[in-house]
Amino acid sequence: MSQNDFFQSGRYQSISLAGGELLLIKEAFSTAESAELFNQLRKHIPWSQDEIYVAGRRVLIPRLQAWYGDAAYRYSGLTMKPLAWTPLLRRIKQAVDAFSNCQFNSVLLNLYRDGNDSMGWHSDDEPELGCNPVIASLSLGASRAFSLQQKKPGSDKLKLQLNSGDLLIMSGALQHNWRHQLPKTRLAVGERINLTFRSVIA
Ligand SMILES: O=C(O)CCC(=O)C(=O)O
Ligand SMILES: [Mn+2]
Repeated sequence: MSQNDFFQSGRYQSISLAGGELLLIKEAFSTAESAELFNQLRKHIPWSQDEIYVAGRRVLIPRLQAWYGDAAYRYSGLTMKPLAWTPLLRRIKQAVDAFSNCQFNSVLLNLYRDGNDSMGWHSDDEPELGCNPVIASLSLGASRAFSLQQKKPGSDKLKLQLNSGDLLIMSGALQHNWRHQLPKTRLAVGERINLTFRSVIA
């Protein structure tokens, strides 16, 4: 963290990285509201474990997912057809839009069942997300570590703890210059739901 300009005011933590912007809003959603949202989403989202192609082989991804919004989304050879917005997801989107000063049109939901579920190093840099996308990521349920790593050699690293109700907003050139992951953990952790709101250009 030493090279980063870190500004903290109450629940708003603005982290200015070399070539990217991060804003962490702690408890953007209250503990009670987050627990209610977690329960509703856990129960009503049609979670599925998708397959992707890695070096030509089909691999089950280590988490469950669902994709909602106005446009299809492609990554690692997988095309996710969008489900139609539900009243609950619209309500969450409105709050996230207001925090982010954006009008998102899509959301990827991830369900990490335990510490074995994870998301590997990647950048959210698909062309349909535009040049410098704003991505707003809401965490619900179990706390998990989230890591960022600068792409250039001799790179800077950063680890954040994401708790239930926290909203992490990635913007600027972050997706060009940094990658991020949700690593596996040996700790006994419960289920976590993550919603990453995006604007997909049709
Ligand atoms: O679960 C997380 O916090 C990260 C999710 C993520 O990076 C993604 O959906 O692209
Ligand atoms: Mn991501």
